[in-house]
Amino acid sequence: MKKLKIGFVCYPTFGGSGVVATELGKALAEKGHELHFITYSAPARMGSLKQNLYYHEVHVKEYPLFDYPPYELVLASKMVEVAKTHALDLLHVHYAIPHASAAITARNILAEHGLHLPIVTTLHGTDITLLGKDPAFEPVIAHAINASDAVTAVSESLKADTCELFDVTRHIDVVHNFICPSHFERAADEQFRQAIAPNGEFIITHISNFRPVKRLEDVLKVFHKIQANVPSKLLLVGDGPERSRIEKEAEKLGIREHVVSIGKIKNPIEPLLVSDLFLLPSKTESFGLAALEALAAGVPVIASNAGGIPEVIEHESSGFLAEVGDVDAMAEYGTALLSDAHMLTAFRGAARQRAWDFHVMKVLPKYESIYERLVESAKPVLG
Ligand code: GMT
Repeated sequence: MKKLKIGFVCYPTFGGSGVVATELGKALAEKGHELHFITYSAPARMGSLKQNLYYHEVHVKEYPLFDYPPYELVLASKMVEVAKTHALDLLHVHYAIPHASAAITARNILAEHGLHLPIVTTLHGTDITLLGKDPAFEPVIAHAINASDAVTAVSESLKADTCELFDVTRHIDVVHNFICPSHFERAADEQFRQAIAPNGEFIITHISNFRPVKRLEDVLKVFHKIQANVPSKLLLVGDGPERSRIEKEAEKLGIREHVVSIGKIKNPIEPLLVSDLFLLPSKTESFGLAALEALAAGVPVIASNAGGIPEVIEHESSGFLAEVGDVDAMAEYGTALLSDAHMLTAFRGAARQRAWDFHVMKVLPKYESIYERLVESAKPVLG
């Protein structure tokens, strides 16, 4: 296909939507497209600048008048500037609020200058399942979805939630999240493993932003029950509102010495490579990118049967699914898996194999064909 100039807008943080956007942008740049990230700081997963990758900072000046910095407006102005200066073919925005609505404003401004900039909006989950229910955001999210030129959702489940919560008049394409398997083809850091589990204990891992939706108390309860039967350590990766509460809770349960909480890290691959089991008991999860990354590292996943997780984890093959809050079932699955070496090896293999279904090279063409469709239809009609 024709090489395109694409503006990418995302949250530059460690959250799944930012990770997906950054990895997608990097993969597109490797294929020869020109990628312009427009955001308030360099995306966490961007790494060093590479060929075809550019970063444009959105900087909101402080004025005493503003109680709330008007990020969305400054972002829209930056989109207009980058689109004009670099002759962008389209904008791909990740997360509805405020990225999609800012993009609609930018597109309207550019139209006044006779320029057409198609907008692809990718919905990631919390923008719909958490914010979407809030009347403070609902009309704006609905407008941003319906006014986009193309909309994608990261799972069938998220598409269904979006159609249920909003009056959607636009077709939504489902494009699942993805991984680059080559990133996981590395040896585990034995020193790191030794530091976490000095006596050869199993390492059970959870990675998230520690928000209530992740049900950290279930992570702890499941681990507590498994640890009573199988020598193991709990490796917590990430930070957020629930972290201190959970660390205190581990103290109360008398298992603090078995819980290693390392905080936020740039890339979760190192901890995943030393892990034996991954826990994701979330209340809801539009996809569960962290679980897919665990599979790619050959780590079976025990998760809740919620949202888009069953589209990723196959029950009794690459992991186990249980109802939200069913910590007894989750712990039983975990204990059985870690107590049976043959079963664990089979699940590890199945996990790696499952991850290949979400290979970036399978997913990338889906986005490219959406881009192609929009750019083709945006061509001026001659005659
Ligand atoms: O999980 C989070 O709270 C972060 C959130 C985000 O917006 O970055 O993740 C959402 O998007 C990810 C990437 O598409 C999905 O893999 C996560 O499942 C989704 N989180 C939720 O739906 C809770």
